[in-house]
Amino acid sequence: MDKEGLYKKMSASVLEGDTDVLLAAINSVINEADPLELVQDGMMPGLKNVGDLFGKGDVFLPELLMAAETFQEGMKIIEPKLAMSGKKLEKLGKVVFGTVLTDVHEIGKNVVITLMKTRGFDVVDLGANVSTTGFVEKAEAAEADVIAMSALMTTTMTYQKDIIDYLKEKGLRDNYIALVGGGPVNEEWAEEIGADGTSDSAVGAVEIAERLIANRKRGN
Ligand code: B12
Repeated sequence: MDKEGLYKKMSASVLEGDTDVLLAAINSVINEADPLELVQDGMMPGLKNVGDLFGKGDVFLPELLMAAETFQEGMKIIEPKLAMSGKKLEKLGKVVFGTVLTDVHEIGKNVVITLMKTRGFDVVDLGANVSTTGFVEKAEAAEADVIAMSALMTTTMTYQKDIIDYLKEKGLRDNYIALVGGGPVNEEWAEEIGADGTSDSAVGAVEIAERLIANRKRGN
Protein backbone atom coordinates (compact mmCIF):
# COMPACT_ATOMS: atom_id res chain seq x y z
CA MET A 1 0.00 0.00 0.00
CA ASP A 2 1.29 3.49 -0.78
CA LYS A 3 1.89 6.05 1.95
CA GLU A 4 -1.25 8.02 1.24
CA GLY A 5 -3.40 4.89 1.36
CA LEU A 6 -1.76 3.78 4.58
CA TYR A 7 -2.29 7.14 6.29
CA LYS A 8 -5.94 7.20 5.18
CA LYS A 9 -6.42 3.76 6.65
CA MET A 10 -4.78 4.79 9.93
CA SER A 11 -6.83 7.98 10.17
CA ALA A 12 -10.08 6.12 9.45
CA SER A 13 -9.30 3.43 12.01
CA VAL A 14 -8.72 6.06 14.72
CA LEU A 15 -11.97 7.80 13.77
CA GLU A 16 -13.84 4.48 13.93
CA GLY A 17 -12.08 3.35 17.10
CA ASP A 18 -10.86 0.22 15.31
CA THR A 19 -7.73 -0.65 17.28
CA ASP A 20 -7.03 -3.95 15.47
CA VAL A 21 -6.90 -2.28 12.04
CA LEU A 22 -4.76 0.58 13.34
CA LEU A 23 -2.23 -1.68 15.04
CA ALA A 24 -1.96 -3.95 11.96
CA ALA A 25 -1.33 -0.89 9.77
CA ILE A 26 1.33 0.48 12.12
CA ASN A 27 3.04 -2.87 12.58
CA SER A 28 3.27 -3.38 8.81
CA VAL A 29 5.55 -0.34 8.46
CA ILE A 30 6.94 0.39 11.92
CA ASN A 31 10.51 -0.67 11.10
CA GLU A 32 10.96 1.56 8.07
CA ALA A 33 8.46 4.41 8.49
CA ASP A 34 9.15 7.83 10.03
CA PRO A 35 7.45 7.54 13.46
CA LEU A 36 6.64 11.26 13.53
CA GLU A 37 4.87 11.02 10.19
CA LEU A 38 2.88 8.02 11.40
CA VAL A 39 1.51 10.16 14.24
CA GLN A 40 1.10 13.49 12.46
CA ASP A 41 -0.10 12.31 9.05
CA GLY A 42 -1.56 8.94 10.00
CA MET A 43 -3.25 9.09 13.41
CA MET A 44 -3.71 12.80 14.19
CA PRO A 45 -6.11 13.60 11.31
CA GLY A 46 -8.45 10.85 12.56
CA LEU A 47 -8.33 12.17 16.12
CA LYS A 48 -8.81 15.76 15.01
CA ASN A 49 -11.72 14.68 12.85
CA VAL A 50 -13.50 12.92 15.69
CA GLY A 51 -12.90 15.94 17.96
CA ASP A 52 -14.49 18.21 15.35
CA LEU A 53 -17.45 15.85 14.90
CA PHE A 54 -17.93 15.73 18.68
CA GLY A 55 -17.87 19.53 18.77
CA LYS A 56 -20.63 19.65 16.17
CA GLY A 57 -22.67 17.01 17.98
CA ASP A 58 -22.31 14.55 15.07
CA VAL A 59 -20.68 11.89 17.27
CA PHE A 60 -21.08 11.29 20.99
CA LEU A 61 -18.91 10.63 24.01
CA PRO A 62 -18.50 6.84 23.53
CA GLU A 63 -17.16 7.36 19.98
CA LEU A 64 -14.80 10.09 21.21
CA LEU A 65 -13.50 7.87 24.01
CA MET A 66 -13.06 4.89 21.67
CA ALA A 67 -11.10 6.99 19.18
CA ALA A 68 -8.89 8.35 21.96
CA GLU A 69 -8.29 4.83 23.28
CA THR A 70 -7.37 3.57 19.78
CA PHE A 71 -5.00 6.52 19.35
CA GLN A 72 -3.33 5.72 22.67
CA GLU A 73 -2.86 2.06 21.70
CA GLY A 74 -1.16 3.21 18.51
CA MET A 75 1.07 5.56 20.47
CA LYS A 76 2.26 2.67 22.64
CA ILE A 77 3.94 1.14 19.56
CA ILE A 78 5.13 4.41 18.02
CA GLU A 79 6.41 6.22 21.12
CA PRO A 80 9.57 4.10 21.66
CA LYS A 81 10.53 4.63 17.99
CA LEU A 82 9.82 8.33 18.33
CA ALA A 83 12.05 8.54 21.40
CA MET A 84 14.88 6.79 19.50
CA SER A 85 14.51 9.12 16.51
CA GLY A 86 14.95 12.17 18.77
CA LYS A 87 12.05 13.90 17.01
CA LYS A 88 9.39 15.72 19.00
CA LEU A 89 5.71 16.17 18.39
CA GLU A 90 4.67 19.79 18.09
CA LYS A 91 2.26 20.48 20.96
CA LEU A 92 -0.21 23.31 21.30
CA GLY A 93 0.60 23.78 24.96
CA LYS A 94 0.90 21.93 28.22
CA VAL A 95 -2.02 21.61 30.62
CA VAL A 96 -2.13 20.20 34.13
CA PHE A 97 -5.71 19.23 34.88
CA GLY A 98 -7.25 17.97 38.09
CA THR A 99 -10.32 17.93 40.28
CA VAL A 100 -9.89 19.95 43.47
CA LEU A 101 -9.44 18.73 47.04
CA THR A 102 -12.21 16.60 48.62
CA ASP A 103 -13.98 16.29 45.26
CA VAL A 104 -13.98 12.92 43.49
CA HIS A 105 -16.03 13.87 40.41
CA GLU A 106 -13.88 13.14 37.38
CA ILE A 107 -16.17 12.47 34.44
CA GLY A 108 -16.33 16.07 33.17
CA LYS A 109 -12.59 16.56 33.64
CA ASN A 110 -11.92 13.38 31.68
CA VAL A 111 -14.15 14.49 28.81
CA VAL A 112 -12.36 17.84 28.57
CA ILE A 113 -8.95 16.14 28.75
CA THR A 114 -9.86 13.73 25.95
CA LEU A 115 -10.97 16.56 23.72
CA MET A 116 -7.90 18.64 24.56
CA LYS A 117 -5.71 15.73 23.51
CA THR A 118 -7.56 15.40 20.21
CA ARG A 119 -6.70 19.05 19.54
CA GLY A 120 -3.00 18.54 20.22
CA PHE A 121 -2.58 19.65 23.83
CA ASP A 122 -0.16 17.82 26.05
CA VAL A 123 -2.25 17.11 29.17
CA VAL A 124 -1.10 15.85 32.55
CA ASP A 125 -4.06 14.29 34.34
CA LEU A 126 -3.64 14.89 38.07
CA GLY A 127 -6.72 12.84 38.93
CA ALA A 128 -9.23 13.88 41.58
CA ASN A 129 -8.97 15.14 45.18
CA VAL A 130 -5.85 17.14 44.32
CA SER A 131 -4.51 19.48 47.01
CA THR A 132 -3.95 23.18 46.40
CA THR A 133 -0.19 22.81 46.69
CA GLY A 134 -0.38 19.64 44.54
CA PHE A 135 -1.79 21.60 41.59
CA VAL A 136 0.96 24.19 41.79
CA GLU A 137 3.82 21.75 42.38
CA LYS A 138 2.74 19.62 39.43
CA ALA A 139 2.35 22.69 37.20
CA GLU A 140 5.84 23.87 38.14
CA ALA A 141 7.37 20.44 37.56
CA ALA A 142 5.64 20.06 34.18
CA GLU A 143 6.43 23.65 33.11
CA ALA A 144 2.76 23.89 32.23
CA ASP A 145 1.07 26.73 30.35
CA VAL A 146 -2.36 26.06 31.80
CA ILE A 147 -3.67 24.98 35.20
CA ALA A 148 -7.19 23.58 34.75
CA MET A 149 -9.32 22.98 37.83
CA SER A 150 -12.57 21.06 37.94
CA ALA A 151 -15.01 21.25 40.88
CA LEU A 152 -18.48 19.71 40.93
CA MET A 153 -19.76 20.86 44.30
CA THR A 154 -20.57 24.22 45.83
CA THR A 155 -18.59 23.05 48.85
CA THR A 156 -15.44 22.35 46.81
CA MET A 157 -15.38 25.15 44.23
CA THR A 158 -13.80 27.39 46.88
CA TYR A 159 -10.61 25.37 46.42
CA GLN A 160 -10.34 26.90 42.94
CA LYS A 161 -10.04 30.27 44.67
CA ASP A 162 -7.47 28.84 47.09
CA ILE A 163 -5.31 27.65 44.19
CA ILE A 164 -5.39 31.06 42.50
CA ASP A 165 -4.67 32.80 45.82
CA TYR A 166 -1.79 30.42 46.45
CA LEU A 167 -0.34 31.16 43.01
CA LYS A 168 -0.51 34.89 43.81
CA GLU A 169 1.06 34.36 47.21
CA LYS A 170 3.99 32.53 45.61
CA GLY A 171 4.41 35.17 42.91
CA LEU A 172 3.52 32.63 40.22
CA ARG A 173 0.10 33.84 39.08
CA ASP A 174 1.34 35.41 35.82
CA ASN A 175 3.16 32.23 34.82
CA TYR A 176 -0.06 30.32 34.18
CA ILE A 177 -3.39 30.49 32.44
CA ALA A 178 -5.87 29.47 35.14
CA LEU A 179 -9.06 27.79 33.91
CA VAL A 180 -11.93 26.75 36.15
CA GLY A 181 -14.97 24.60 35.42
CA GLY A 182 -17.47 22.04 36.63
CA GLY A 183 -21.20 21.99 37.42
CA PRO A 184 -21.58 24.96 39.81
CA VAL A 185 -18.92 27.14 38.15
CA ASN A 186 -19.98 30.12 36.01
CA GLU A 187 -18.48 33.27 34.48
CA GLU A 188 -19.27 35.32 37.60
CA TRP A 189 -17.37 32.93 39.84
CA ALA A 190 -14.43 32.78 37.46
CA GLU A 191 -14.25 36.56 37.45
CA GLU A 192 -14.70 36.87 41.21
CA ILE A 193 -11.75 34.58 41.98
CA GLY A 194 -9.51 36.01 39.24
CA ALA A 195 -9.45 32.98 36.92
CA ASP A 196 -8.64 33.54 33.25
CA GLY A 197 -11.67 31.70 31.93
CA THR A 198 -14.34 29.07 32.24
CA SER A 199 -16.77 27.11 30.12
CA ASP A 200 -19.61 24.72 30.81
CA SER A 201 -18.76 22.53 27.83
CA ALA A 202 -15.74 20.52 26.74
CA VAL A 203 -15.70 22.21 23.34
CA GLY A 204 -15.81 25.65 24.99
CA ALA A 205 -13.04 24.65 27.40
CA VAL A 206 -10.77 23.66 24.52
CA GLU A 207 -11.56 26.81 22.55
CA ILE A 208 -10.79 29.06 25.49
CA ALA A 209 -7.50 27.27 26.16
CA GLU A 210 -6.52 27.59 22.48
CA ARG A 211 -7.41 31.29 22.41
CA LEU A 212 -5.60 32.19 25.64
CA ILE A 213 -2.45 30.27 24.66
CA ALA A 214 -2.42 31.96 21.24
CA ASN A 215 -2.80 35.38 22.92
CA ARG A 216 0.02 34.57 25.27
CA LYS A 217 2.33 33.54 22.42
CA ARG A 218 1.55 36.88 20.75
CA GLY A 219 2.45 38.56 24.03
CA ASN A 220 -1.02 39.97 24.83
C1 B12 B 1 -21.57 11.13 38.58
C2 B12 B 1 -21.78 11.85 39.91
C3 B12 B 1 -21.13 11.33 41.04
C4 B12 B 1 -20.18 10.15 40.97
C5 B12 B 1 -18.81 10.61 40.44
C6 B12 B 1 -18.08 9.55 39.68
C7 B12 B 1 -16.81 10.04 39.07
N1 B12 B 1 -15.77 9.22 39.12
O1 B12 B 1 -16.73 11.14 38.55
C8 B12 B 1 -20.16 9.71 42.47
C9 B12 B 1 -21.25 8.67 42.66
C10 B12 B 1 -18.85 9.17 43.01
C11 B12 B 1 -20.60 10.99 43.18
C12 B12 B 1 -20.36 11.23 44.50
C13 B12 B 1 -20.87 12.33 45.18
N2 B12 B 1 -21.67 13.31 44.68
CO1 B12 B 1 -22.06 13.47 42.79
N3 B12 B 1 -22.81 13.66 41.11
C14 B12 B 1 -22.61 13.00 39.99
C15 B12 B 1 -23.53 13.60 38.89
C16 B12 B 1 -24.74 12.68 38.78
C17 B12 B 1 -22.95 13.76 37.51
C18 B12 B 1 -21.64 14.57 37.43
C19 B12 B 1 -21.06 14.38 36.06
O2 B12 B 1 -20.19 13.55 35.86
N4 B12 B 1 -21.58 15.10 35.07
C20 B12 B 1 -21.22 14.94 33.65
C21 B12 B 1 -20.01 15.80 33.30
C22 B12 B 1 -19.68 15.57 31.81
O3 B12 B 1 -20.35 17.15 33.49
P1 B12 B 1 -19.44 18.17 34.32
O4 B12 B 1 -18.69 17.45 35.35
O5 B12 B 1 -20.26 19.34 34.71
O6 B12 B 1 -18.34 18.64 33.26
C23 B12 B 1 -18.63 19.41 32.11
C24 B12 B 1 -18.50 20.92 32.34
O7 B12 B 1 -18.79 21.31 33.65
C25 B12 B 1 -17.10 21.25 31.90
N5 B12 B 1 -15.99 21.12 32.87
C26 B12 B 1 -15.79 20.22 33.85
N6 B12 B 1 -14.64 20.43 34.46
C27 B12 B 1 -14.04 21.48 33.85
C28 B12 B 1 -12.84 22.12 34.10
C29 B12 B 1 -12.47 23.22 33.33
C30 B12 B 1 -11.18 23.90 33.59
C31 B12 B 1 -13.35 23.69 32.32
C32 B12 B 1 -12.98 24.91 31.54
C33 B12 B 1 -14.57 23.04 32.07
C34 B12 B 1 -14.91 21.94 32.84
O8 B12 B 1 -16.89 20.37 30.84
C35 B12 B 1 -17.50 19.10 31.13
C36 B12 B 1 -17.92 18.47 29.85
O9 B12 B 1 -19.06 19.03 29.29
C37 B12 B 1 -23.88 15.00 39.51
C38 B12 B 1 -25.25 15.56 39.13
C39 B12 B 1 -25.23 16.29 37.84
N7 B12 B 1 -26.27 16.13 37.10
O10 B12 B 1 -24.27 17.00 37.51
C40 B12 B 1 -23.79 14.73 41.01
C41 B12 B 1 -23.42 15.87 41.95
C42 B12 B 1 -22.28 16.69 41.35
N8 B12 B 1 -22.93 15.15 43.13
C43 B12 B 1 -23.29 15.72 44.23
C44 B12 B 1 -22.98 15.21 45.54
C45 B12 B 1 -23.56 15.98 46.70
C46 B12 B 1 -22.17 14.06 45.70
C47 B12 B 1 -21.80 13.40 47.02
C48 B12 B 1 -21.48 14.32 48.19
C49 B12 B 1 -22.93 12.45 47.35
C50 B12 B 1 -22.87 11.79 48.73
N9 B12 B 1 -23.75 12.24 49.57
O11 B12 B 1 -22.01 10.93 48.94
C51 B12 B 1 -20.57 12.57 46.63
C52 B12 B 1 -19.33 13.44 46.74
C53 B12 B 1 -18.09 12.68 46.84
C54 B12 B 1 -16.93 13.67 46.80
N10 B12 B 1 -16.32 13.88 47.95
O12 B12 B 1 -16.62 14.21 45.77
C55 B12 B 1 -24.09 16.98 44.00
C56 B12 B 1 -23.32 18.28 44.28
C57 B12 B 1 -24.24 19.31 44.90
C58 B12 B 1 -23.55 20.62 45.09
N11 B12 B 1 -24.03 21.61 44.44
O13 B12 B 1 -22.65 20.74 45.83
C59 B12 B 1 -24.58 16.78 42.52
C60 B12 B 1 -24.78 18.08 41.74
C61 B12 B 1 -25.90 15.97 42.61
C62 B12 B 1 -27.01 16.76 43.26
N12 B12 B 1 -27.89 17.35 42.48
O14 B12 B 1 -27.12 16.82 44.45
N13 B12 B 1 -21.25 11.81 42.32
